[in-house]
Amino acid sequence: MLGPRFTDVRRFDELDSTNRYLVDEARSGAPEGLVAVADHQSAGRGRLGRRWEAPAGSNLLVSVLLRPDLPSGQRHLATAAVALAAADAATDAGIELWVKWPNDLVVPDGRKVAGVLAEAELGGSSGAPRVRPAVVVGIGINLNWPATDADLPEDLVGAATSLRQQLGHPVDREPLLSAFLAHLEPRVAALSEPEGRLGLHAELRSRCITIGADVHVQLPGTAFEGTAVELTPEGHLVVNDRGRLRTIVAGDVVHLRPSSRIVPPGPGRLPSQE
Ligand code: BT5
Repeated sequence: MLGPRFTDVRRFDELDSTNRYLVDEARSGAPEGLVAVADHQSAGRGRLGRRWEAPAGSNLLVSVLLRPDLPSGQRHLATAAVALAAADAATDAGIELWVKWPNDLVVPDGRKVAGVLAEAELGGSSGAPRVRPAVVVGIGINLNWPATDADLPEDLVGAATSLRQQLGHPVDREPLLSAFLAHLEPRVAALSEPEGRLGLHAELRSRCITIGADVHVQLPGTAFEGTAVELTPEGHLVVNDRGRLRTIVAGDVVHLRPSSRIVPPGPGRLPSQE
């Protein structure tokens, strides 16, 4: 059953980007709970101007507009809420997915099934009612594309997979969407409560397959390798670089070796930030 928040689900055959649509709606003062779903996106976007690929009608492309009472240092939890809800919906469909830091859902061999993109809309237009700042969180979940690796562009072979490819049968979009929104409801409620945020952080840590993995970290102008050991309450990744703990605020990591443990270790000492 859907919760009270996500009752206004707007469906589009084609849209440039469901995130773009909801950011514009947020600017006009649209309330929390608005959902946009597209059959096809002509300009589906990832982080840093990257593209999100999905042939028309094949996958779930959905964004939600949230207005959580969330400390600015914990904005990543809005991304986490969406990723965790999608992981639960995948579990319902028969497959276990893991969070790869910072915003991917992957199968244990590291291939990406879904990506999450959060975009904030801080101001309101002058005529808009006074409402909490919005965060628009979009997720693309590969349901039926790729059916096989032959469907993928060269750069995504070995890097992307779908529920269909993993499960061996097609996956219907509507039940997956309903399950996702139902699993999202309590997590969005949790965003506005200190206890709820602690719970989300704990859940994120236990689903995060990056913790315990050997990683290659790419930073602006530099790179290093180490073992990811922790996720801070702010969502930053702590990496052990030959005994030196380095905190990665934003960036991309490549898993060199899968995580040795799914249950991550306890918190270590607080390292310096980069
Ligand atoms: C993401 O970015 O993973 C966030 C993707 C968010 C897409 C959703 S769809 C609904 C909503 N509306 C939007 O316009 N966007 C959101 P990033 O971490 O930057 O990853 C992008 C990279 O993933 C690309 O550069 C490709 O390498 C790869 N990629 C693109 N499409 C993919 C796919 N379908 N499956 C797996 N990997 C993909």
